[in-house]
Parts: sequence; C-alpha cells; structure tokens
Amino acid sequence: MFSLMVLPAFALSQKTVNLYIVEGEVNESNGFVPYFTFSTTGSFDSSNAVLRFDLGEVVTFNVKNETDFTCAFSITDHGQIEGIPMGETQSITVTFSQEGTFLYEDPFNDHRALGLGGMVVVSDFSGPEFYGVFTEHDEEWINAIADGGVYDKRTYSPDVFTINGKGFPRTMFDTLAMIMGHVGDTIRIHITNAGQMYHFPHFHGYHVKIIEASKHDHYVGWIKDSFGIAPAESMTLELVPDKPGRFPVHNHNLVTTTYGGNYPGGMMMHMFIYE
Ligand SMILES: [Cu+2]
Repeated sequence: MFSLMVLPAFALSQKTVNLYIVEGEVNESNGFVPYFTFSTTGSFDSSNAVLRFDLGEVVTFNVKNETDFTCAFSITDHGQIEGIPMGETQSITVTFSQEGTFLYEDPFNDHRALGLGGMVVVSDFSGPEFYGVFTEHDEEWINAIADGGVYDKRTYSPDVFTINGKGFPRTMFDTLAMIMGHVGDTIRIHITNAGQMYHFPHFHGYHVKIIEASKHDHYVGWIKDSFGIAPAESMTLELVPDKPGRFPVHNHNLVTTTYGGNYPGGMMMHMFIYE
C-alpha cells in the first residue's frame, strides 16, 4: 500500500510550536520601556524566539494572544493568521520547502514596533550558525499602539536599540549572537531587521558573503563588510575567517550603538575567532 510507505516519513517531519504573544519590558538607564515578544514558554523573554527548522519540515504554529488587544501572525512568504482576538489561540500549518531566513511578525497595524518581530530559519546547513534580530524601540509609539492611542508616524524617535532583545554589553552573553569559530570555518549568520528603519551592520576584521537577501536581490554574491538591511528584510551571510581575533559587529548608524542615550550600547555584537 503506497500510502502506508509515505505516511511514516510524513509523520516524522511534523512538528508543533506553541507561541505566546506576551508583554514585558526592556530595561534602560531612565527606566523601563514596555516591550512585547513572541515566547515559546508563555513567560516573557526579551528575545523573540528564534525558530529554526530543517528543510521540508511541516510545522503547526499555535499562536496564543495574551495581550488585551487583537493581534495577528505572519511568516514572510509562508502565510498568515489574519486576526487573533485577545486571550485566544489560532493555528497555521506551514511547509518549509525552501532554505532561507524569514521574518515572522504580528503584521496587524504597526504591531511589529511593539517588539513583535522575530526570525524563522530554514536550513540544512550543518556548520555553526548564529542569529541576530535587529530592532529599535520607541516608547511613545509602543504606549500608543498598545493602548489604542494616537502617535505621529513622522516622528519616530527610538532611543533603545537591540539585537535579539538585548543591548550591548548583554549581547556578549547571548549565545545566538555571540559569533564563535575557528580560522577556515564556514559560519552562517542569519540577520533580520524587525525594526522600522534601515540598519547597517559593519563587520570589523572580516568580510562576509551575502548568500540570500529578501529585499536586496542584487546583493547576493557580494562580499562586503557593511551593507544596508531594509525594514522587514532578512539575510543569510557566510563568514570564513582568515585570521584569529576578537572583532565587533556593530551598526554603522551610530545612534543605534546607544541604549537609552548611553554609549556604547545597543546594536553591537562580537566575533571570537580562534586559531
Ligand atoms: Cu565599524
């Protein structure tokens, strides 16, 4: 029976992921900025869950909205849930049939500016992989969006900048973004801009090859040390270190290397490369 031969393989590749839309806060020098993220546990973590799947996996996402307003859920190029009323759970099943780095978010109104943007990686790569979701936080927008208030879209002035929900030096303790490897390794770095403004990662010490860019198609194949990543864009980068050393990766728009007005902070991560 043909179907009996197919069924076990299909069942093996099935997976379920529970996501909770939860509220917390990021801590900065002047106090706390409210911040919403997608969590896999139901308790707040300032890092939106980075979700990595093997090529060909079939995944059901059960998304529970624990806020007190209507949310939604989408994965770039893979579909969306239109509306999730407060307190409810809705599901979507996705087949991941292409390798890549994808933004997932709450696409409802400007909800991504609440913090609700993360990364899905579909990969068959077996070497070291690292992940950075770049986001900025504007307290006025967040309060207005969350409370149904009014905000001026022309005056976006975030003063907290994070990678995976952490500002430097907390990025140094983030195993997702703390790039470690050896000379000659082939390392993959996945980046997503979940913010509202362009970001400009700059790699000190090395060049990286852009192997996928969801908006800047013409970047693919370029070997660069700095480039722009558009809002809602995702990229996959390849790093083959040619020398040992410790080098930063920071955002070249220098305001983003502050955190609550303090420098150094914000969007800065590090590479530790060994002999
Ligand atoms: Cu630099």
